[in-house]
Amino acid sequence: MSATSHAPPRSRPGSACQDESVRTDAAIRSRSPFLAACHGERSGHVPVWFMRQAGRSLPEYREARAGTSMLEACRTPELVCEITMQPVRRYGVDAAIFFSDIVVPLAAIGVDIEIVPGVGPVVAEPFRTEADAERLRNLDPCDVGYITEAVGLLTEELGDTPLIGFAGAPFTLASYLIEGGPSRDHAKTKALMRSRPDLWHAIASRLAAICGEFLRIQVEAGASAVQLFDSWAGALSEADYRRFALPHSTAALMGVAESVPRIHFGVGTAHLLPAMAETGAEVSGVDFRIPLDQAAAMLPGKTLQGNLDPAAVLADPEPLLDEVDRVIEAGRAAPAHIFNLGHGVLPDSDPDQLARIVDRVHEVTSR
Ligand code: 1CP
Repeated sequence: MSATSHAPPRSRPGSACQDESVRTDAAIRSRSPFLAACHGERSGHVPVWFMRQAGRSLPEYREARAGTSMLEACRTPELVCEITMQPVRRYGVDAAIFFSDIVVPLAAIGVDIEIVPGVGPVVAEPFRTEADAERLRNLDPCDVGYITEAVGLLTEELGDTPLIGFAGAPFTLASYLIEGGPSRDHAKTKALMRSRPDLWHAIASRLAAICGEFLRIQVEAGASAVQLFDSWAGALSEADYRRFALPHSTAALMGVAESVPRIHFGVGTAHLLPAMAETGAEVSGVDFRIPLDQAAAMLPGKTLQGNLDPAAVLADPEPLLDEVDRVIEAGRAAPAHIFNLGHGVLPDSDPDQLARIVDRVHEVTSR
């Protein structure tokens, strides 16, 4: 089987093979409610997957990862394949999210960055100057041969279940590089943007090229959709988002335009949803702070993804399932809906609760 067999073929407008591409595309969509929803269609049940469905909430993940650092795990194709498959096997979700991390391409080009357990990404020498911006050279597919290999293994193993590739958006990545690690207020990043807009745009445009290439590599290897995580964009006002982040996220997503559907997600971004949609992403991810029917009114015609509060998973089954029903109902206001949490699965989540959510979404929306 070719590594690209599950990626919808690129449609080249006006080319001789356009009709064939469209036909094959429709055939793939008919087998995947997730891809149908990405294309704005309701077909079969409402699809469901979870951000951070792989990871610390699963005992089989902790066992597989024992003794291996996060970045080392991301560079080991067989382990990436196993960890990506674990939630697919356990929950029967409608899509797999590639097991990697947003900082993998940065480490691959030589940035000294580690993922510290219990903390997150930590940068040895935080970015401050032009010389730092120049450390961000372009990503070459050879830098991440392990990604191509892992995606190839996965597309074989997944069959008709689509694989979602992903990258971190330039603003979110820049925040780690400039702050030196996780930050609540992103104060150094915002100060640099305002004081040194030239340097900011130099850093962010280099990051956009890296993210765009990282997405392209995953799609070329067989990913059927991508998600751009701009997790911390909600820290920006709309004016700052438009000035400092939007052009770079748009450039990053351009790398895979017209090849696969693109999902765009951030946390606390109710005020940014229309601006974020201007990147051209086909699907808008919505966090749990705004009901999906309100988001749908702001984004006419857009497929929405979300948005159960991750903390609801820790409640008893009955209130949890009430909340799931509410999200499904609100999602009916959008042309198509991909059920997800409003942010990642919390580490203390009981896997049985996630299984209950998948079953409920499938059951209620197949009727
Ligand atoms: O040892 C461990 O288990 C480390 C925990 C962990 C995991 C499982 C980290 C460190 N990253 C990951 C995998 C990961 N990261 C995935 C694939 C798994 C899946 O989704 O099922 C994905 C998509 C990410 C993306 C990611 N990394 C984001 C965007 C999503 C989000 O949660 O907002 C961000 C912001 C990161 C940075 C990061 N990496 C790890 C942590 C703990 C963090 C967040 C740190 C912070 O709060 O700033």
